[in-house]
Amino acid sequence: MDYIVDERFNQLIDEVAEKFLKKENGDLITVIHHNDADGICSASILKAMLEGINANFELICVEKVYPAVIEKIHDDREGIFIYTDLGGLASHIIEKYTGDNSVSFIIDHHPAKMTDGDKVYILDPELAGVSGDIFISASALNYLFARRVWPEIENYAYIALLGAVGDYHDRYGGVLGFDRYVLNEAVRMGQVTIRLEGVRERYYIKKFGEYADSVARRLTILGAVGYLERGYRDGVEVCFNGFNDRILSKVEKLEKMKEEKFRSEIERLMSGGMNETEHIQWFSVEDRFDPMGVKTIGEFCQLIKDMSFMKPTKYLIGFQHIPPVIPDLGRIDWKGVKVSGRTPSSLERMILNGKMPGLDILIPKASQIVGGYADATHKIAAATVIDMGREEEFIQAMEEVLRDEGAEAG
Ligand SMILES: [Mn+2]
Repeated sequence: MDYIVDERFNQLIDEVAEKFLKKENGDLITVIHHNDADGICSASILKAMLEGINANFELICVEKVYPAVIEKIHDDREGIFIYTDLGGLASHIIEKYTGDNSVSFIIDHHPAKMTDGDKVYILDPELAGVSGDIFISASALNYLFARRVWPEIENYAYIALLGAVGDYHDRYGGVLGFDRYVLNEAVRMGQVTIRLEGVRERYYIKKFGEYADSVARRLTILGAVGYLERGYRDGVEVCFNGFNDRILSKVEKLEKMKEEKFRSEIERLMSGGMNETEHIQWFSVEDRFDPMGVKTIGEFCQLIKDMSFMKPTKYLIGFQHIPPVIPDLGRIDWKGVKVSGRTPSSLERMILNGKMPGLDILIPKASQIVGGYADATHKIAAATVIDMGREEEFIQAMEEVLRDEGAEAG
């Protein structure tokens, strides 16, 4: 694989795997993973590896890492912690709560902040100059890590590919870079065949008798829409055993529920539920999206941003209450709200032409003003987490930032 592998990145994987093998001594290993297809596939790769080396481990699925969650995780446990498909930007908080008898690994492909000290080890392609958004999913990264720890992980290469497709890393016609290395592994092992549809590749997974994109889509429904019902556990089971009737009907039920909740929220917004300021249109679904996870507010904003009742040149902000109970952890002593930002197409053009500031500037700055924790931020889509009750303050903070940036009148 030398011809595609950046040497610096390859070395980083070796180093972190070595550290892990040195620290592994039978203590409890806690895996904290994200709830979308890539996060579920990452957990599955680590599960296979940890069972392979007879480790004692536990899986915890979280949607967002913020201080109260990290504190809760570490308060009740010691040993080795592996944060995956999340955590990169929270490395300092993870370091703060990792006890003296513990060590944390962060295996993430989102941008990360480096830490010093020897309590936290970060495996992240972004720190080695490789884009985690294009060339490697968290599941592919876990696969490369697991290969150093337990070579038989090659029997599960198709799971790593599923995660990459779940994160839409095939969006340029096929997966690239390290994801492609994983694809080649899965093909070599006879798990996957590549089929061409026009100019687009699709990956047929023999075990499922289906394409990777259909499988990954259902994994995300299980994990994100079925979050509070622990659908991600079914997702992990699916990675190893395929779909059964019970899980398929659960996916169907979840999809229906989502459609119904989305439809009634659209009706509410059309009959006056949308608030407006000079440049922003915003709303809160409060807890009406339960038991769906907070990823759904982003999906909902994406769905409605260009609908006829929307103002085409105003930023769209949606709020969703973060459930006070994390299924695998119990009650969290903090009330938070997930914030999703999207931009209607007309505003999007103004942003891309430099006439209006992007959400990558507005959301982190406004978050900072109200003491929130911005994570994934792009020009036309961004998310953050703030204290419950500070929603209006957040909107005002965004308007303030817009004034400072010299925005035109909406
Ligand atoms: Mn991911």
